[in-house]
Amino acid sequence: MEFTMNHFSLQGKIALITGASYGIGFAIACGFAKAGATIVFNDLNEELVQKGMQSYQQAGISVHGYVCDVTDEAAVQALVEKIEQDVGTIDILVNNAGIIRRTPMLEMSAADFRKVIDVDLNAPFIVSKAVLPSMIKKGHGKIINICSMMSELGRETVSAYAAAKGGLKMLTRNICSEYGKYNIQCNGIGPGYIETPQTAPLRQLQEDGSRHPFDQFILAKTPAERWGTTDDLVGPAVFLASDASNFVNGHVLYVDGGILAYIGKQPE
Ligand code: NAP
Ligand code: GCO
Repeated sequence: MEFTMNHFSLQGKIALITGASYGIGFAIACGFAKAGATIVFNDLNEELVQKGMQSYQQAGISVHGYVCDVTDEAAVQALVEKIEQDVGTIDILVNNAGIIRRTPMLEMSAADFRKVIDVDLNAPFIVSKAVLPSMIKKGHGKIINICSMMSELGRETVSAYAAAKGGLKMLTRNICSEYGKYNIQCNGIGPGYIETPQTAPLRQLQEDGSRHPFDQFILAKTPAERWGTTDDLVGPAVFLASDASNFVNGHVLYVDGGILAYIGKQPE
């Protein structure tokens, strides 16, 4: 089919973005809305969903919001059925909901390790499994998994998160492998270090007003010499959600300002 700029449009598509009351999910949802999609999001509790609804309203975006814990398979199945009744079948899924626990492995409980794996890896499996049947019936679908630098790299204190995000990269490749024949594309986005509440502790100013040591470390590791913003992720997400990427499958698109390509700034 001859390329036109309409290939980047999401007009007429229904997109579910998980955990999208704020942060990266919220920004991606707003971008999808600007590209023409109907937006559906969920979050953990009514307070968060209402907070999200207000934020979307302030952004001039009409959305459908639902309470759902993405780790609860029965609740996710019921959510997808409710969305299909209220809005329609889901064309685009962004598995965005996630948590992190920054604890040295020897101090981390197995319960905390399991919790991170449950939200960051088991839940994308659960939600993808719930939306795939309708995508297969319709003969098209897009699944975007929000991976991480930790899909490729380790670092101290994030063993559970890195294990989950590494697994999420391979789940992405497996969904591609199993369902690509139904014209379903499953890709990942690997954000670098992005300014959101999740990374706020890593950017907290020190008592003397100096930048957090980790903040300075990331600036030295990033060719762009800045933290990413949620807006940096929107264009890549729209691309992977659109017909412009129909032959891109099983790929993790790193949006990291060049971190993965760079050994890091040499000390002066
Ligand atoms: P965030 O600010 O912590 O937002 C995550 C959202 O997911 C929150 O609304 C959170 O609700 C929700 N959530 C958590 N557990 C859930 C569950 N069981 N069911 C439903 N919703 C749940 O995170 P973010 O920085 O926007 O990151 C979003 C995604 O990008 C995550 O997968 C994260 O791992 C990934 N990521 C982030 C960065 C970064 O630098 N920020 C970089 C790479 C990848 P609560 O408010 O209750 O926690
Ligand atoms: C951390 C950060 C990172 C980012 C992101 C990087 O503690 O190292 O939270 O994990 O959230 O995943 O891509």
